[in-house]
Amino acid sequence: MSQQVEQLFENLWQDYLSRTPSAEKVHKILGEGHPIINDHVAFRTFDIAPVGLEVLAQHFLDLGYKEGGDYHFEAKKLRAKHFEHDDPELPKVFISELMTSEFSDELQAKVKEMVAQVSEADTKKSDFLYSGTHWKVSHEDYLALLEESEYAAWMSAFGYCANHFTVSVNQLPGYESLEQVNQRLKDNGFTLNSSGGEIKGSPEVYLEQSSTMADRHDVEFSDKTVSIPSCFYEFAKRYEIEPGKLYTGFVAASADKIFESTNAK
Ligand code: OOG
Ligand code: NI
Repeated sequence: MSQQVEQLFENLWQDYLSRTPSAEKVHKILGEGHPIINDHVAFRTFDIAPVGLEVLAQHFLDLGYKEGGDYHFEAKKLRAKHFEHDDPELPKVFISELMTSEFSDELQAKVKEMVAQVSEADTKKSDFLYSGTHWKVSHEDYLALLEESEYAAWMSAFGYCANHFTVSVNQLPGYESLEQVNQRLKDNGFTLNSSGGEIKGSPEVYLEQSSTMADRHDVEFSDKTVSIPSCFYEFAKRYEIEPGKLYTGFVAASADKIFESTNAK
């Protein structure tokens, strides 16, 4: 594994921990001292230059990642792509973007105002993927975005960072099933995302996923500081599409529900 890509994931992880303290607890509870292997890391953005999905993806393409599947979420007005690396130790990457033009003029204006403050040069820097917000929004702006799109509101508050890491249950010693993982988390006080059931997907679609509900984190809006849902942890168990070969894609119907892990409980 090249040092550069390893360093990127380490920096993303440290940044993610700063607003997702429960991630450390997840590792303690499930890993019991063993290292945890992540299945994927997810990012969010807007579909407007200079911050579209492809701009984020370029950071991973430059590190040897290749494009996998693409996904469309009609109700939430999002599209996404996943990327994977030949090195099986490296997590897959899931990047989504908000289809801004499908929203109200008010939302479009607010998003354009935020994105206009991002310099194109900054999007190419090695720390862009954990550079947070490049704008200031008021709490009122956040609430107005929330009316139309939880995703847009989350982006306005957190910007560029890992939205979640995902434990690879296939590579988690001591657990056979996702149910066991979920039970252990619930026994330790975690609230799981139950939208569409705690387990999204099935062996028939080669992927089962669950996730915690996001931690809450104090965000300094331009007018006041408010605690809002930040980032969460996901758990994925993959099944073989042929002997010895696990499915590497995502499942749109399941992902649609995972997005709701940043909803207020
Ligand atoms: C991404 C939700 C989808 C998955 O693994 O299907 C997803 C997000 O919440 O940004 O992570
Ligand atoms: Ni995910």
